[in-house]
Amino acid sequence: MKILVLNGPNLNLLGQREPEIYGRTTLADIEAKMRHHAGQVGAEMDFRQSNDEGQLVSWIQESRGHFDAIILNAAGYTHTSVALRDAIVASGVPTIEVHLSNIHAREGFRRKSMIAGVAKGQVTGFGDYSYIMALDACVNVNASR
Ligand code: CA2
Repeated sequence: MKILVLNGPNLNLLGQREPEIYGRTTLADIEAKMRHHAGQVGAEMDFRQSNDEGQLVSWIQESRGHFDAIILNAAGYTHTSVALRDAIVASGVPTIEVHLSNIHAREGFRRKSMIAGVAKGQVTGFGDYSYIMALDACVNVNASR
């Protein structure tokens, strides 16, 4: 199966700022761990990051017919983006929402996700392990399609 991993704004700064919230792991570290795990479960993976909402929308649109699942950490756009939500629905590609921190245990505005209602499910609060759990969830969702 082919999985598209999308990372939203500021996640390129991971490991450099706010280590008390997001840890010291960089996005490149997360990619490497995911690639290792993807190899173990026999999945192919494309891993991308953008600070641009429109770019993320385009990648989700283009995923149709090319990827079996999307893992999406929309970062700050999680809480605001109707456009990303609409793109997920339009693509028809099963999408798993992922977060490093537990968005339900932080500021009130982070408890609301525009993505959650159109995602297969949400993994939140396990640091970089959230991404590994999401990868396993993709394999499971794909197997039961
Ligand atoms: O916990 C997550 O994965 C988040 O998606 C991270 C977003 C935040 O807006 C969401 O509410 C939860 C923030 C990503 C920005 O990451 C930074 C990393 C280092 C320094 C500054 C920001």
